[in-house]
Amino acid sequence: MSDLRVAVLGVGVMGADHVARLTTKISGARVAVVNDFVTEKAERIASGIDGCRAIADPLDAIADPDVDAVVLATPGPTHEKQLLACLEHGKPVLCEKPLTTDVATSLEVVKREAALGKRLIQVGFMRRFDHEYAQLKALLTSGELGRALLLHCAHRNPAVPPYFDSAMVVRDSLVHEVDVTRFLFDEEITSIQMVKPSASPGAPEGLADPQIAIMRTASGRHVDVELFVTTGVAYEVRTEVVAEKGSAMIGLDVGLVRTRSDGTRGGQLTPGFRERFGQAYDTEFQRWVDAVRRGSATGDFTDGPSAWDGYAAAAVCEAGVESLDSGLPVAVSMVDRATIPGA
Ligand code: ISE
Repeated sequence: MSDLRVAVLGVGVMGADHVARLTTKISGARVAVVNDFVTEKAERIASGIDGCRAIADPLDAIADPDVDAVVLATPGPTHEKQLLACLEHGKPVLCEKPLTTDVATSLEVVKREAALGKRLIQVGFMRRFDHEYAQLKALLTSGELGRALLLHCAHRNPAVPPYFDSAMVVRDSLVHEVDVTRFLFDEEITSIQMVKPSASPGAPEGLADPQIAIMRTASGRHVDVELFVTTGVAYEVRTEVVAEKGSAMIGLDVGLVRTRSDGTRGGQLTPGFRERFGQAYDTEFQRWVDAVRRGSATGDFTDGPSAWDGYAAAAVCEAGVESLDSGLPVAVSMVDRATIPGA
């Protein structure tokens, strides 16, 4: 079978990483087309890859007959149109979060894919592919810990770009714990409350940082998440499950622990999410490529979070942003999955 010809749309930091990943680490695929709203950037990247072209219009790139599958690393507001074009042309697509920027359009994408009777859309919630999260999931599934009761999470970034506002802490950062909760507990989140403690003096004016999210799942489990995106220290993502017969924690990120002549002991923290989740991105991409290559036989061109998972995350984040304003718990409003056959 010949290599899958992939179009990567959006070659900012993440998209450029994905181009490099597909070119140097992933087997069974090659980057055939790149696209970016900065045309020269796409042309420069394409010129460094054998058999790769830049195409200026993202919709032309999706429709191109020499493109078998698409990676969307474009800005969120462009996703809806690009995803619908992928569906129209029957092209499998790995879409970086968010699926779309609001709940109504996310639901529309879910419905349009379901109507095709094929799974073409995978959403880039990469943590599901991280070895530690996979181990934690396997432990919970094994039943060794009994019923999981609580989830405590910390999500700290050393810094965020200047345009990051309080709602982005929910939509861009917390969204990962939303997906992790649904992945680990296998159920929907039904309510969310955002709490704003006094802001860190290091946070830019107007940014509510840190924030605490308190979520409740359909069966009544409790989840709390500390979000602190301007720590100035390092990238720290910790997740602890408390269950009836014990607890389990991942993300201590200690690596090699060494003693020092000044009498201290310690390891190295990862600086950012690209380093912390590098293995997860690689595994995600290899499994996606493998799934797309066998997709025509099964009708399923995905191996990971679905359009429904993207929609569910959007619904929880929407409620989270509402709670950020009111300070009150907000019920998550979602349609019943059973009403969309194939979703
Ligand atoms: C960023 O967009 C990501 O997706 C990272 O995984 C997350 O940790 C970070 O907080 C976000 O800003």
